[in-house]
Amino acid sequence: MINTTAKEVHPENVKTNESPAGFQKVLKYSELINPETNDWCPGCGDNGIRTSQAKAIVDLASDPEYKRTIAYFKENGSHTDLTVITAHEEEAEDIALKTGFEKETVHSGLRTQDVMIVTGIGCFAKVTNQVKRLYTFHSLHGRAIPVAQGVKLANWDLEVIANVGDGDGLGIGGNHFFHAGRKNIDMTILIYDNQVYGLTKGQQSPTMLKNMRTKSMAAPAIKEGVNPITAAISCHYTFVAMSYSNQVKHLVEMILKAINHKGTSIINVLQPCPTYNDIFTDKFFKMRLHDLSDLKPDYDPVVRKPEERNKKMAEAYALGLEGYMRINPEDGERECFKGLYFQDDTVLPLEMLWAEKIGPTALAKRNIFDPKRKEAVRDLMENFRRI
Ligand SMILES: Cc1ncc(C[n+]2csc(CCOP(=O)(O)OP(=O)(O)O)c2C)c(N)n1
Ligand code: SF4
Ligand SMILES: [Mg+2]
Repeated sequence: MINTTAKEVHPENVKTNESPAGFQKVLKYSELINPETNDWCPGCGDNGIRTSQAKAIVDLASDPEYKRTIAYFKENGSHTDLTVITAHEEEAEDIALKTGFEKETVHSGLRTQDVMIVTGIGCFAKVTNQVKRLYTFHSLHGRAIPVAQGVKLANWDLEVIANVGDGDGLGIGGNHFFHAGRKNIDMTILIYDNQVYGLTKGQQSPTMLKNMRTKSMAAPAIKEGVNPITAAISCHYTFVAMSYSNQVKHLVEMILKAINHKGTSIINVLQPCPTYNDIFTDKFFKMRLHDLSDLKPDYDPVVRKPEERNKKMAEAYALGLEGYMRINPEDGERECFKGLYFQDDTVLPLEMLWAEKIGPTALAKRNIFDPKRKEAVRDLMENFRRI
């Protein structure tokens, strides 16, 4: 771990395994995937969600526009072997000030060691066995979101992607889903929405619609289903999108947007479970999943000024009601609309608000004896205890 106080930034403490240009060698998709550990059923949508995450990471690894900032410290006009990597300009500024070294900022791609995938429990969570070279944390049922939040608060440089099931994230983990939007920590949440509890043999999940009965259910659902899009908008998520597991191009595009968004991004990813859900199948989605622009041409989901927020939230909410499994007024059949429903660019992520109090250095990079570290933890506990 690289420490960032003047005393601790010393060439001997810093690993320099990167070229001065900052790029690791071109990353291949096959380097991230472990096909031999795949035990999902044939045709399971989990495959597409895993593939799309890996492809998005590959794209970001060679994206010169990726926001990661690398600060090089120069002495007497040439690079020293002291290279401090940070995702935060302010942090680099701070280090440069303290050390007296010159700072130069370049943009480089995402590195595999800067990604953390966190899951709860369910079929989907086996994604942790199927990726390699990335950090993964297979946590408890419903607890991916708080674990991911903890990871991000400790180390702001990581790109954290929480993978949750529709049962895992909206059932047992519903409380965390609810408050994660308000906290708005910079991370991405992917919901694997197959309308069933796949791992425990096909019981209805919170997104199963009222009166629906799959082949695995003893009786039709008597409760209303949760609409993840309108729920996320109500909970103040600053990025809300929907995609489909088997349309990898679209899903990669949404994941890239979500990762680049500063704040908590959520993507509800519709997926078939061919083993237990014989209603919302790949065939259904091929015929009944459309683009959001078909529902509302020229829709602009982005909030650019705070005063636009309420109007845009209301608009996105109305679209979310229609876009998630509405009954088409003409043929009486269900349908869905994929795309970006809402994006608010006017709210700072929680860790940046916190940084205003504790300074621009995340906890994992602070010296254990730094008095500000203790203060920061106390402040965090205070804020989180009150939720
Ligand atoms: C505390 C706890 N309660 C219940 C379970 C049993 N359980 C394991 S996975 C699961 C549901 C998973 O459904 P979902 O989140 O939709 O994921 P999927 O299997 O469909 O991918 C349940 C209830 C558990 N592992 N831990
Ligand atoms: S039970 Fe369903 S969700 Fe689980 S692996 Fe099989 S197809 Fe996928
Ligand atoms: Mg499920």
